[in-house]
Amino acid sequence: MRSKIIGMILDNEKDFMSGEEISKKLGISRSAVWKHIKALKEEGYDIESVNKKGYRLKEKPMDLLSSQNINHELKTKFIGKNIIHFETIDSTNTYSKSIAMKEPEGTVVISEEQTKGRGRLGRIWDSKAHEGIWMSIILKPDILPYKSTFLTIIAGASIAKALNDLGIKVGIKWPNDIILNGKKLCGILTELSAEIERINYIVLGIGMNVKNKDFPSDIENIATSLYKEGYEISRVDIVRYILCELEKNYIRYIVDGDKKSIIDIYKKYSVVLNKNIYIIKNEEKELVNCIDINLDGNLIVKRSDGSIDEIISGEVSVRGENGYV
Ligand code: BT5
Repeated sequence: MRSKIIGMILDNEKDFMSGEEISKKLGISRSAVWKHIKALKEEGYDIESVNKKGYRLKEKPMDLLSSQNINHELKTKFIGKNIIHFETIDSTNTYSKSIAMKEPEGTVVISEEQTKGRGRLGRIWDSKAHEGIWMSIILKPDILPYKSTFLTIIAGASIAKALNDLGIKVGIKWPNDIILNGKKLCGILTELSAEIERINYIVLGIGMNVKNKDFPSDIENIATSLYKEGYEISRVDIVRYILCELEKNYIRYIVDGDKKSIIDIYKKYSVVLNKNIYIIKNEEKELVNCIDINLDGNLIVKRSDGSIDEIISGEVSVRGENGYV
């Protein structure tokens, strides 16, 4: 009911909508409308109430990552239909894992702040309040567990496509970093719960820096935010675009078995393809040329002795010839 009310107010843009109009359209009492409006205000919506005129949003819709804001005009079939929004939580991935078995596929958990945001291999992910998009998506694909690694490729391609469609010129640093102007804007953490032949669930965690003005000293040289690079784009729009692209590519893979069109998108935005890069394994650094990314999402590299090799994600990390990318 609350999302319907906020939807009506959002649709009405700057005009007032009377309590009577809302109550008639929704078939609820005026006092019920008033109670919902009060709760929405407490959630952070800047709703103005004026006697005899009704309600309207004072400023442009708040950039709060609430279920109502994201769901309004979200054109997906199942991803993001169920959104759980927190003001603060330890980690959206950790929470998603605790509820994944009982929540429907496509559930999105999103928080304004994470107190224990995680990267891969137990690394820390800096996730300050209201500065970024810290979200996890619960997926339950009917595929063999080993095929789930492709989900990270799907996420990377979808995020890069969504941001480029919004005019943000990001690239993908294999396997899972989204890069803007040579620095890390966004990271992806894919976690899996499976039996030998069956996936219970996958939690796809996405962390994106949006409004951060500065970063902790240990990452200030490698991290950036949309704000720092001169972009002012609503977090709600970014989330909607990402969820749409993600669903499109997820269906392509799971239903149609089509990896090629996803890899084509991934390659289009890759910042390592056709470049000299360092592959780093156990402190050892080797300069190679990246000649392709194959249908499994693995790197095909040419070594200095001319030999060709396939590099699987998780085995190595990658750096550019002259810096982070
Ligand atoms: C990642 O790990 O890049 C995956 C990050 C996933 C975060 C999301 S937020 C929502 C969901 N809930 C979670 O708890 N996690 C997911 P990795 O490739 O291991 O990179 C981690 C490294 O990135 C750290 O060791 C730092 O060097 C750097 N880093 C930490 N915070 C950063 C930030 N905010 N922006 C850019 N780089 C950061």
